[in-house]
Amino acid sequence: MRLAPLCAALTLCAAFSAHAASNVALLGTASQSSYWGSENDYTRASNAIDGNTDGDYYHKSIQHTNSDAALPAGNGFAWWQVALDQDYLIDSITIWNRTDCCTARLREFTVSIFDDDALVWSGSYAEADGPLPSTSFAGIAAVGHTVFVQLDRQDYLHMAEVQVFAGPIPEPQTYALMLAGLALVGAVARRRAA
Ligand SMILES: [Ca+2]
Repeated sequence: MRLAPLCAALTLCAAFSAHAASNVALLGTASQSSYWGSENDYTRASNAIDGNTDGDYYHKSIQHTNSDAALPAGNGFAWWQVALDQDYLIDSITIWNRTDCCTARLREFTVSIFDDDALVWSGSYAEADGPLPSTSFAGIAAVGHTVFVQLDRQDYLHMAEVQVFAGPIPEPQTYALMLAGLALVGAVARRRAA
């Protein structure tokens, strides 16, 4: 039977497919405008990229800023961002709200994608109440390095998780490598079949 080579080929395809739309925020570095009280297990920026969408403040998986007004740096209202480990072709972004209280604080906000310092995409959430439990921005198709979330008004910013579904930037070398891998699997399959 040629089951093993077939599985190898399928695994390769599955791995490539998964990589093409995985949550790359998990590999990034998060920061935010301020911390409510102090930077601790209940407030830290990295809680929004810890892989856990649990929105209960007491479960220590949400980030939490102050109710920022006008910061000295001129960035204005409360913000959070993740610097990705490299440039990616970003497909969609899903933002998970805090759920144990105060869901309306996450309303009227803007999500932006930057490549270096250039704004390459932005989307707005303008509902009167916050998403429960999450909201998604789909069909983005922008290449960027930083995902930036900022309230459009003065309030506390707290999110349970920010997921950035993205893949590698398509390059000729990428496809060449994938085709070479498939050719190798094909060669192994042919040898085993012979
Ligand atoms: Ca989390």
